[in-house]
Amino acid sequence: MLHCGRFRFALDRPLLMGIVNVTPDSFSDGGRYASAERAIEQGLKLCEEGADILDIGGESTRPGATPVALEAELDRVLPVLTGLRDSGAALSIDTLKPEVMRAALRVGADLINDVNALRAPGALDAVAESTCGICLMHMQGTPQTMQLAPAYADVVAEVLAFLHQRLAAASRAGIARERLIVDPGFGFGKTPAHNIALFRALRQFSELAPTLVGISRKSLFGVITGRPVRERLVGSVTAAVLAAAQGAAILRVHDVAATLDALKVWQALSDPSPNSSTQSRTGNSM
Ligand code: 8Y7
Repeated sequence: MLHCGRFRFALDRPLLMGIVNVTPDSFSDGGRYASAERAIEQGLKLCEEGADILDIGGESTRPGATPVALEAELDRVLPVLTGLRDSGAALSIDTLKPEVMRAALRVGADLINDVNALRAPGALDAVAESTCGICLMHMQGTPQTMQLAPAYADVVAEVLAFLHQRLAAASRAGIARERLIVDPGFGFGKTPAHNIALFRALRQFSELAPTLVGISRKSLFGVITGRPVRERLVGSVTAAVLAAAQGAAILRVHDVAATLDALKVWQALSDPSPNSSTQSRTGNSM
């Protein structure tokens, strides 16, 4: 069971988290209002496609992205949270700033998605007294520097140990285990080899806590398929199914409809029973 603000998720199937980026449009003079409207429309579309959670972000955490000032981030995300409050999906706020966490919780955010795993001073306190879900993600370095020279002796062991420590820190701050999600942080201070090793170890993460996998359209698919970001749908959806098959609890995706179709096919066609060989012996032969 996962507790996320207004929502309780049984985790008996993978949840879909649709990505809603609130980015200012420098080519339009519609300004802030236009970018909020666009993000709300995108959120409603992803809901119709079947998103369980909408992840709303006003600061890009892509490699090399520049940080956004507090006021600008609040101006971007608060109207979108308010506009999507009754969408039917749980609302996640993608931020690493404690002030944004507090403001988002005041307008009804259900989940805090922190790529910094609540390491900022005041971040644990900002969320402790609410009932929101929390995603603790691993990142080596900062978004500005993380892809320059990622290095690990044993990437799986180190990322597991980090998340274990952050779960313990959250527990010490009084946060119930039912509110906590972990995430190996694909692409956040990782080479393609690191990402692949972590992906293959997803079961170990799921043993720690419900695991979120955010891999949609990421550069790993560029490396594997040679395709630019606009052509990574098939790679991303394939990986989403493989992550679900390894027990991932939440899939953070741009393409909700396509991912949901793939999950439906996987669920319908995969063998539901771990001991199917005994079953098939008693069944009709073909
Ligand atoms: C992730 C994420 C991004 C991820 C979690 C992108 C905000 C980069 N990636 N949050 N955020 N996990 N929890 O390409 O993998 O979407 S931003």
